[in-house]
Amino acid sequence: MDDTPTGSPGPSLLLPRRSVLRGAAVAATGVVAGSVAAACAAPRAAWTFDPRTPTADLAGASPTATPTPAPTDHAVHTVAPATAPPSSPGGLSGHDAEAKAVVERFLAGEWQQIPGYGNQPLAPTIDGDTRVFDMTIDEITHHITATMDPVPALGYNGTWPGPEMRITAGDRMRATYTNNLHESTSVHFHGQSMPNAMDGVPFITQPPIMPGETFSYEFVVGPAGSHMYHSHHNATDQVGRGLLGAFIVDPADPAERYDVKYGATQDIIWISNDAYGGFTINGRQFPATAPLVAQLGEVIVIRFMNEGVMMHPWHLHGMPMRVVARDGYPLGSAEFTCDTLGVNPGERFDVVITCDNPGAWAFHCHILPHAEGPRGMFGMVTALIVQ
Ligand SMILES: [Cu+2]
Repeated sequence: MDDTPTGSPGPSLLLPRRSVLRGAAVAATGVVAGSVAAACAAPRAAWTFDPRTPTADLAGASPTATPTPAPTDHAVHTVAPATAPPSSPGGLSGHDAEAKAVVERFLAGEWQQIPGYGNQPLAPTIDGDTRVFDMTIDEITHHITATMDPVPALGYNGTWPGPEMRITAGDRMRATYTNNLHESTSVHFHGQSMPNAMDGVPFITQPPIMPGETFSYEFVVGPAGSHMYHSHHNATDQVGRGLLGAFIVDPADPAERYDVKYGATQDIIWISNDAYGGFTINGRQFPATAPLVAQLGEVIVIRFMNEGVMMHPWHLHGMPMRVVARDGYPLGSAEFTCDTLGVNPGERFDVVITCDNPGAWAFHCHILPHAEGPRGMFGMVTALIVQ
């Protein structure tokens, strides 16, 4: 492992890194492919996809904010595009064998074989008319996959993402955070309308929560929908290292809940990030991402939340997605159906999927350097398995 200051997969070549990153990002928006062609026109001996390319470069992050990088399993991918890889006697090339092996790890349930999976529901305690969530903010060791070295990270109650908080609109809540870090922090409830003093932005609404201190955020919850809580202090670094979580606000009207309104029997949180842990879904890279498993005919809801620094177009094979809410707000007559849904940083989209096509369906970011390379799939990949 080298000292490259972050660990996100991304294309770097024997070409200037920034021009290639810019070309890939633009191409992903579907706007311009010319810059990619221009980049590819430069002389090259071979493609090299280096997953340690600093994502922080894209965010303009301070090079001084350098937690230990989290590379992918695919330390360096190299393939000469004009030359077929050598075949083994069994007929599989080295590439084929590696691609097969990583899928086998996924299907064997790697996500359950390593500790610390986040998004665990946190039940509040009751104090009069107030629901109370108690959390600590800790330095943790986080596992991205089973074979990557665990990374020093940050977590709420010890996990990345932190616990799932779920409450009903109109309820009064108090979330108490004790800072066990060696640095200051703060917490922002992203998407909520609340008293200004509870907004969690240091030096605008509150002082930072210093090491050893506890701060309580108390407000009446609303609006309903898919929201997030995360650090709003040195956030490029702290959110990038894991200080993020899901804040789900159920509508006060039970008829508007997804289980009632759409008959959904699963409510799945999908938080993406693309900083120091590489390209992750719920804090994990493929093959340690959790598969989605549904019965034939089952209706499921996925809540996409982007806590990273770049857009990710989520693509489901085999079935479409019905997009029903953006940033927690129901789309109503503007609901639409798609198979690829771009989610920008900070955005949340809720989608309903009717699992009517049996099989194991890939479900991945369609910026290809975030998902698949010469050594198979990695990063932002999982599968919807309809049984
Ligand atoms: Cu992506």
